[in-house]
Amino acid sequence: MIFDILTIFPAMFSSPLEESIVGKARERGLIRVRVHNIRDWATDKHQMTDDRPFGGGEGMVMKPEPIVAALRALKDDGPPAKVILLSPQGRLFNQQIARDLSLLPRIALVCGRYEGVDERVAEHFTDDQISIGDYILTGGEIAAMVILDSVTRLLPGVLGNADSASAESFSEPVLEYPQYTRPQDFEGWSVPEILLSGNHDRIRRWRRAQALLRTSVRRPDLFSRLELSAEDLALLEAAGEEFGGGQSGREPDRES
Ligand code: 9D3
Repeated sequence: MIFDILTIFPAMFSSPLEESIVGKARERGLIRVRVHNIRDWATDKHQMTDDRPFGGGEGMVMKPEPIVAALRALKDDGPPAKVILLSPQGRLFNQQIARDLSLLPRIALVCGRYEGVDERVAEHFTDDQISIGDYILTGGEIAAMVILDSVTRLLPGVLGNADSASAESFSEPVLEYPQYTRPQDFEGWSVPEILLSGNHDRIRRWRRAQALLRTSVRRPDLFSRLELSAEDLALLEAAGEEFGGGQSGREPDRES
């Protein structure tokens, strides 16, 4: 898969592309990432990529000409690309969008800066707009890296079998249970006894209860959509009792 990234800060991409799984995928030729400096296509003598907004107001807007010139120059440099603008106004990125993108031969990621990109670029020169969440970034570069990272790990051959991506699409939307490794005692905090018991069925049930409990507390949005089995309900019931819950949810009042 080919990624073309258009940015005025190409250096932001150097280390993220070299390290870890994305770095390995590049070395092995599973992905190609081409980072293009939008400024190289600026036409005026100061190589300006931004200008003041028509109608007035704060900040600067990215000019259309350099971005469009860059997109045109890249157009025939490989299979047809889906052009995606990273924008706070885009549709919210999620795992399903990552899966959809992972099926394409090529995507171009256009990173905006300043107050944004001239609307005519968004309207006439891009196929999609994506936001990575409801918080404010300084530009689209980190959002582009998020997409690159999440899509790359879905490509065939990128992950080992133990951490295979295809299994994930069938897995339940539940948070993971807590994990522990050595030492057994770390600065006075010990690993839950049950994990050392060697009783694999008790461990499985404990992990399932932990996963369900933390999903219900931390992600009620996910929890409400889970289809709980009879065993799940029993595990939650038992956990409720352990926390002094029971049917009434509280201990009876005591004298004195
Ligand atoms: C006047 C309000 N502007 C500044 C607070 C709006 C604004 C303009 C440009 C807010 C952020 C940005 C730059 N952000 C992106 O280009 C961006 C982004 C993001 O900020 N959050 C989540 N996803 C994305 S994708 C691109």
